[in-house]
Amino acid sequence: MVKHIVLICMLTLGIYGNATDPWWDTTWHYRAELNINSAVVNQTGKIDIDFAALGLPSALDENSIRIVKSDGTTVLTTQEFTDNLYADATDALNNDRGEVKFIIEDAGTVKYYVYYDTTANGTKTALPNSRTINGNFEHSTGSTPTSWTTGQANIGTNQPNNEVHPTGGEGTTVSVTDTGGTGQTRNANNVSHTGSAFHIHGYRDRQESGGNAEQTWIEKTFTVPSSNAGNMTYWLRVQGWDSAQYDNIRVIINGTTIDQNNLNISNSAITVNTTRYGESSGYTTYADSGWTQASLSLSSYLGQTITVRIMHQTATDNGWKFWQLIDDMEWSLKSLTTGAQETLPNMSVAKSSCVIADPVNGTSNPKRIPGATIRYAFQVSNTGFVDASNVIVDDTLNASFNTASIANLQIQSGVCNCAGVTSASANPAPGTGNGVHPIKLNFGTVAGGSVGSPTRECGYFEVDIQ
Ligand SMILES: [Ca+2]
Ligand SMILES: [Ca+2]
Ligand SMILES: [Ca+2]
Repeated sequence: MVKHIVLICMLTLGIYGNATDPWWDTTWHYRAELNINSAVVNQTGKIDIDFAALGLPSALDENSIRIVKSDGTTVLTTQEFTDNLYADATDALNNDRGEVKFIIEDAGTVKYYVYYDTTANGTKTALPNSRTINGNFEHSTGSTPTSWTTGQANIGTNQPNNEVHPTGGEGTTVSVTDTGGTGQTRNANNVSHTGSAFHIHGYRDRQESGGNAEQTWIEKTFTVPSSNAGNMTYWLRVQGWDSAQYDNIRVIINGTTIDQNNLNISNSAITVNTTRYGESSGYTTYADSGWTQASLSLSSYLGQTITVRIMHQTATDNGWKFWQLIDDMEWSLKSLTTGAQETLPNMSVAKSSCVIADPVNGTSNPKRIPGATIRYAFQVSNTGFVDASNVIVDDTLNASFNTASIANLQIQSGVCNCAGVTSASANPAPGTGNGVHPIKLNFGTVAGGSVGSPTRECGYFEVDIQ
């Protein structure tokens, strides 16, 4: 009579003893190296990453991205993933690629990791916006430009603009009427340089009022690298009816108005002089400069923490509205490269069995009858990039077996060969031995492999049917 045999088997995995750099958080399943040559602390690491191209098998969880040092512990303080940017252009959301940016914290030859995961592995919580650079305004909290500081002075009755757009309900153009000057109405372009968000300061949605020289500014404070600082850049667009002579913009660093010519703005619609820039057209004429880049060398500020204030200032006349759009500020850019996608140890186990003897037939064509000796084979596979350590297969037998007969526990490299393996005992500690139940087959470390070429080992034991 053949008995029904029920085998209960559980895998217990240890996955922390990698041969490579320690894994930061095992609830994240993927990572790739970020390699930087000749890094300087406080440079901005910037790279476009297509996670699908790296081999991510299903949809990216955009909130999962983390830049972590190779110590497996330190998450970089300031970092961001911008889904709607790629190759410095607006990119679709939820297409498994985007721009990664972070402030570099180490010098020289630096290896960080980008960790990421699929939504299929459970969604992760995004880092708070306060940890982002947000030079692109995409990580703002509503209309508040997170990671920037705004301010104003000499404001009259009407509040200026000084917030992130588009705000709720705004389209790609906004109808603006210059009630204080020309009485004209124009449709002002209301589209970012890249992505979806940008900042506006000055007077667009309300008229200047109070007869003051109103000031409205936005500031960003950062530390300039001590060498190879490169440039600080931002994109700007001036719109409105007033000329640079009356309403204008000025860049102020640590309280000192810089020579605005050093911003290297090259746009025929914009007039630049030493103290300000603004529209070239005479006042009363509506003009729109289009998006233009300002670029300032940071060589005068090496190693300094600076506050860059971009300030809108009006004349005292309350007429001829004028405002500025700002987007995509960045500084001291440093390029880097990604390594191959690495995955957590990814273990699977497959069991099989064969009859090696029975009391009637011996070893010649034995059958599964009472008293027969069954050999079980457990094939474990690691398709993950890194080693799996402390791999133990626990097996609990039911009452159909004579547990006192458990014998010949052994571990062999390679695929299972139930009928071909020789009976032997080679189950290292803390594995179990003859007559010990439940059974622990100790595989120790199973080296990393790949989906196409898994690392396989086989564990065996023999037991008699009651
Ligand atoms: Ca994208
Ligand atoms: Ca933007
Ligand atoms: Ca004005």
